Amino acid sequence: MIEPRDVPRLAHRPAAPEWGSDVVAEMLRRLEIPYIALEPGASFRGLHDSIVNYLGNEGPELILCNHEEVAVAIAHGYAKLTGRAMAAAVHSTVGLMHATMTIFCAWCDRAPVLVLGGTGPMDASARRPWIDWIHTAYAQGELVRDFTKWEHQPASVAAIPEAILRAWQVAHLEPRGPVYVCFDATLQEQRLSSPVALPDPTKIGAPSAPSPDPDAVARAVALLVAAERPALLLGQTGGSPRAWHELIALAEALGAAVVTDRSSQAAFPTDHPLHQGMSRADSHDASVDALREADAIVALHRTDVAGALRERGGAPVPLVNITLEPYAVRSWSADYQELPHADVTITASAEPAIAALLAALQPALAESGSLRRRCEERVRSLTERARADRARRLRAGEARWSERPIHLPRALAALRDALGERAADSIVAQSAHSPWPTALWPFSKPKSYLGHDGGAGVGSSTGIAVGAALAARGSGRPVVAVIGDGELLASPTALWTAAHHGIPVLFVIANNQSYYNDEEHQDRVARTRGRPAENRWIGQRMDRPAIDFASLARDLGAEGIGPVEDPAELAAAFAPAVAAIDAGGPALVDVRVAAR
Ligand SMILES: Cc1ncc(C[n+]2csc(CCOP(=O)(O)OP(=O)(O)O)c2C)c(N)n1
Ligand SMILES: [Mg+2]
Repeated sequence: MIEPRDVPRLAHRPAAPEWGSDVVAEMLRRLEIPYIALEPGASFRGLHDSIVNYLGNEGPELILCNHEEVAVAIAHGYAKLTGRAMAAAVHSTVGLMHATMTIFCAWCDRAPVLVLGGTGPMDASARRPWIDWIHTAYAQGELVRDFTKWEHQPASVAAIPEAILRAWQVAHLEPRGPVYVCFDATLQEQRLSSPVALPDPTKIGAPSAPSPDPDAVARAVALLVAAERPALLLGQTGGSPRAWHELIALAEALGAAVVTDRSSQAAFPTDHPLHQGMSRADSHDASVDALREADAIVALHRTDVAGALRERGGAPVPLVNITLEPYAVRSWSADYQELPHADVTITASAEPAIAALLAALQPALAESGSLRRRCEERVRSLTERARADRARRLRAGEARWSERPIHLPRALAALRDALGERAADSIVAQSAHSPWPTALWPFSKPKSYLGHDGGAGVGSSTGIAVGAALAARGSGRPVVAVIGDGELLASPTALWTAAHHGIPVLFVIANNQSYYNDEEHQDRVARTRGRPAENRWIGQRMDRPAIDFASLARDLGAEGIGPVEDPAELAAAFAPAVAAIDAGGPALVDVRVAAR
């Protein structure tokens, strides 16, 4: 682990902002933003000085990144764990362009991120030749307007506090999302001639969560009470301990089958007897059957409900859709997904909706003995099916236990053993193409799984994992990230940021030496066209030369181990990786895995 360099204490800290950018820094502190991830740039040199020499580089502290895509992804990962925005600063036109993909991912994931930028000077007579001209844009935020909740450039120092507060408020208002605030270099570097009024942020918090319409809740409960086989289709429920426990109570009271979603955060314990599987995780788990059999479904903040029902097939099923997605509809990208047809649509936050459903269900259960018996019977049969399904999946995994290249679940079992009891507390981040064997490593606590990046953009997941680990640092919860080889290569420098700032995070590289997802596409296209599918590797595979991920990790200051090709070597590979995160830094274990 690298010893951090001491930041010299400020000899004297100004009592109040003296420069325009001090006002920005002061507002970030008042909003209790702990970190600001950035790749440096002259367009916010004023802000940089204010963070370092006005605030003393704490509250917020600078987190140095080597790519803006990583800076924003770190803020995204931080938001996934905490529900709160941290800041990312991206330099002028160019840094914003670098950041666009991960801003888009945070947008699709409905994650709050405060992106700050610089531009200008807007006054052309104040510009340095050449560089200030190419790094000035008119309405710079237009670049990300279609996938931020708000973008703005205040036109005076006095207007800065309100711009930051509004951005903060909008980012945290559900459906949440990234915001972009851009500061003219001239404003940042303006010496203040009189004090600037600094509002009290506690007076401008996020408005209260949207509550469900009681009438709609009553109709939903009527539908559930009448059903023979109700199911809960869970998505981004927020993962607060309260939502977690009330969802368990709701499912148990109803005797409902529960299906979670691999792209969303942990919403329900995967080892609960009513949990039937994670959709999109493993098409062979019991989730498919549970949805097919259901005669009433409650979708709760599920991304792409219509798509899930389309995959289910069969006759249309009565649907209660609890969602805030209609409020997130924008025109540029179709991330709003297919419009679901629902019998009852409830536009409400997850937590109050769960509480309202539970409360409205109690009287119906208290009144009807036959309903209670039906629910208990369902609990019994679902429990039995989940148990059998888990046993089957464990057996299927064990059949591949000694395979070379390694079966990924085999590697994860070895990691679980290396973590010991702490595996149950771990936080798992993942890029999209590696399945997770919940049968042998369940997600049994809130935030035990962080879901995907939202936008399915290769290059986001490494930074997201580092951001989650930054948020989890000191909590005792280990952060584990399972990342594709292609994924890691798009943003490896997140490892250096983790090493530099002492952020413990353990990366498992699911190294199939390929952009394998796309090999599968080429395979299908070739077969459809009657052409040679064996050519599918061309322009996809990364084996000649083989990439040395352990060496790459070491070069970036992380512990690097591997390649591990023999399952018998996994235990010896993970032991030093766990020791490295325990010592407070990042580690990477390169595991040569079977393509799928
Ligand atoms: C920015 C971006 N470029 C390209 C893609 C297309 N794409 C989707 S998955 C994938 C392969 C990723 O490779 P890897 O992380 O190694 O996962 P694997 O499929 O091999 O398990 C690619 C290239 C994408 N989603 N995003
Ligand atoms: Mg790969």
